Amino acid sequence: MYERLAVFVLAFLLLTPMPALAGVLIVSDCWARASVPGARSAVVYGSFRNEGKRSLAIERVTSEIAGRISIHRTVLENNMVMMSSIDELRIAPGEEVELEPGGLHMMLTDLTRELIEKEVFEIRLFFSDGTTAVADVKVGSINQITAP
Ligand SMILES: [Cu+2]
Repeated sequence: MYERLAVFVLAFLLLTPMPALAGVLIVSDCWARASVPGARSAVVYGSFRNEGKRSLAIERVTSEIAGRISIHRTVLENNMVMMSSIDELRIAPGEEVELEPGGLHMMLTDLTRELIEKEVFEIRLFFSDGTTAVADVKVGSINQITAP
């Protein structure tokens, strides 16, 4: 029995593309900037590709390092950069959505600690089809502008 379980777990690991596969949603290159000392919020970027046949939404995101995670979009109003939160991030079949500086991002607030360059932390994503996935977030420098 234990041997069988071990074989199953190994097969699962071998079949799972890195870093995270949730059914049909491929999550890759999640990253954040190191915290400015004293900061209580952070931003996470990454790529999300829907390889399934149905539209899928990221409805909720959690992490041990943040009290709350919201999905924000960036909008330009009267030459001012503003952020507003969206209820869910919907991804059409075959579509890839990039969360990147100046655009969509995940906003982490009430950080339980500062983010340190070169560390990796986890976020858990909850999808509209009831599945979840854990993705690794790599922390770059304070001035990072692309994935580290
Ligand atoms: Cu934001």
